[in-house]
Amino acid sequence: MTATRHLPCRASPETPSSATDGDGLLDHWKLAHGLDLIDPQDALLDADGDGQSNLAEFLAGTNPTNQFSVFKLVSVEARPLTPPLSPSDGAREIVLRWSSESNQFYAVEQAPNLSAPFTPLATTLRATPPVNGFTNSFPAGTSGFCRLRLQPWPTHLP
Ligand SMILES: [Ca+2]
Ligand SMILES: [Ca+2]
Repeated sequence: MTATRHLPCRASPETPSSATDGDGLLDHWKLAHGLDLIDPQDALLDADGDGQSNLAEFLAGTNPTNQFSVFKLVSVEARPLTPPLSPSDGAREIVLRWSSESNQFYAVEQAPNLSAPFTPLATTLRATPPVNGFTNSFPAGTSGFCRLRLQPWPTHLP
């Protein structure tokens, strides 16, 4: 003989207090940085004048009250490939460095021109604060564009 016991079960709803005014900024983050819990416009403000909105700073993990805490490229360096494939191959490597924050992931993408779609060079680059770096080699005569973007937390990671 077996006994079965049924326990009440229900899904937990999203916590409505996590973003009271619906501006995308979590309440605890707003409180930590002195922002108004019920002002949906403060997501668009740039109180520290670093060129990034509060929402952009929230997404990047930077501090919206510190102008030196900002997601940006720190340097872009083009140099001969070391070691060269041959003495005259002309291949180059590009080194990108950017400011990074804990618990963030980044992607580097390339395109031959600004009208073409960007394709990934590297994805899921884990933050190595305070600076991340990425190096990629390009054959001689290559031209194009690279861009750096924030990447959402990978779903395969806890
Ligand atoms: Ca800012
Ligand atoms: Ca800032």
